Amino acid sequence: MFTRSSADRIAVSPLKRDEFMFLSRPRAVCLAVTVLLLSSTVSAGEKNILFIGIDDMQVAAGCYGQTMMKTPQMDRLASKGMVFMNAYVQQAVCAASRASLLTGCRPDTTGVNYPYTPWFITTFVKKHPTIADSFSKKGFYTRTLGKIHHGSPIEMSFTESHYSPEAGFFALKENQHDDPKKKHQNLNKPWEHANLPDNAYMDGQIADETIATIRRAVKSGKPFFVAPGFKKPHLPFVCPKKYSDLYRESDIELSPHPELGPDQDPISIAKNGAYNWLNYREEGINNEDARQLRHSYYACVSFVDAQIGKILDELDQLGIADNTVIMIWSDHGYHLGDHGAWGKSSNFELATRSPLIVYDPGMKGGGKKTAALVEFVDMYPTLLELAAQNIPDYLEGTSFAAILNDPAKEWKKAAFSQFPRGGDNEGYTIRTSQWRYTEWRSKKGGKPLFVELYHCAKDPIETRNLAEDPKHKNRLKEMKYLLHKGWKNALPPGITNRSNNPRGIDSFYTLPKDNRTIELKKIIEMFKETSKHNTVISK
Ligand SMILES: [Ca+2]
Repeated sequence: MFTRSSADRIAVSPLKRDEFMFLSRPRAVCLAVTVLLLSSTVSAGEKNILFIGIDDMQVAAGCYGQTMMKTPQMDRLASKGMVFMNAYVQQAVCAASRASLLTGCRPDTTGVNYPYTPWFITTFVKKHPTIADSFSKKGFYTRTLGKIHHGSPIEMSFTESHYSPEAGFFALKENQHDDPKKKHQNLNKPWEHANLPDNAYMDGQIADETIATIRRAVKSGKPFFVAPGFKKPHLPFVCPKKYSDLYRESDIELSPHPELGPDQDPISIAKNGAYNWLNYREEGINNEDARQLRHSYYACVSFVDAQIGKILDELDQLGIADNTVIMIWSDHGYHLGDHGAWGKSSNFELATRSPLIVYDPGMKGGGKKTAALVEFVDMYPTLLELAAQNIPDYLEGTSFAAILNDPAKEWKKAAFSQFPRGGDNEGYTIRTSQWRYTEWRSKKGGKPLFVELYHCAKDPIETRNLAEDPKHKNRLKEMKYLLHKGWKNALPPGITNRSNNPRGIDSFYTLPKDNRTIELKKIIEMFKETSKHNTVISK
């Protein structure tokens, strides 16, 4: 059902497929035209979409089996929706992952590594609308809030202009830099837990404004597409003290694999994230600070969780909980000291695996978990299918709507991710149900530099690279074949993908260093320009 021809897709809404098949051809054509016209407008009673982004959250939630985590709200949604236990981002860094999931195309097609490129902003998204833009054009009451894009919004005009919270990172004056331009810089410890209300911090403000937006959307009588993007648990790990108090420092365990093993290579990780604070890069992060960093990270996850709870409560209050599709996702996972990394930017499980919880009012698999391998590039077509909208051929993901009814359905053979390293090298990786295989290559000529093989089912933190182990020679060969055959070969049984997109124009990291500042300025100007055109209809 996911490889429908255009005519089949049109027939899905509002006619049932069977009804369409029995129509005489002229009537079918006539109705198809009508439905095409209808697809550009919406009517009251259609499902709303609540698309909730989180920044830098690994699968640290109770519904992922992390029993020490205090995430009652995500767990509450999981109890009626579905938890995707094996969902993988296409590139574990904010800009690349968001460019990919928001356009339904993979990083090699968007050309975005970090940050967004001028070509992506001015050319790519004009031809390949973002998911929010797509629903806006269909007539949904649309708004984005907080961090949905990396940078600023790039869409031209939604029902309401993008919302950016007023709060800064640190709420306490003593934690802010004297120079306001530098107040978020690295003089402070990268955490704060002040005895202040939620809306003293950005995510509290985002939740409040999301609720206000949903109320206005409901009043408008249109279905809505509302996308709040929470900013935590991204560094710095700041949130009200009550969330920090949910955890006891003495209960916080440190990474069992704090350094790369002898069969691993530094090319696999980046020393960024927390290393950019204080003197951590030079002196390392001692156990006391490591424990505090983990504690603060978990507190921020609980903070975001509570904000999600407020929005879920509002859906109940407004009586629209049973008519709203909810998708909760984080743009990638995170290393909390594992492999010697305190950030993302890797091809490891910890960075590429990310939370994904989905609720659809019509789903038959509510309250279940699925082990199906899904990719974040699949979110775009899934939302289109759940809203009975056409799925364009150029999209590089596969709708996983069928999994919501049948979590055990046979699905993708592998999930694909990638990460560039140092401008000259790119690591490509695949995750199957049991294994991960990663190949780091030189961009010039594709020469393999380093290869990794992990038995994730037995070694979930990926501590033992088995690539050189003769016992796994055949497995290595098989995984290499699967990676080189590409993602179109790993789709669910019976599904083909018709996209044929050219390779995107590469990110600014391929430019000589001197040109990057000029390019970055150009990107910031473009963001400012597009933001200016955003309109507010109701406020
Ligand atoms: Ca991120």
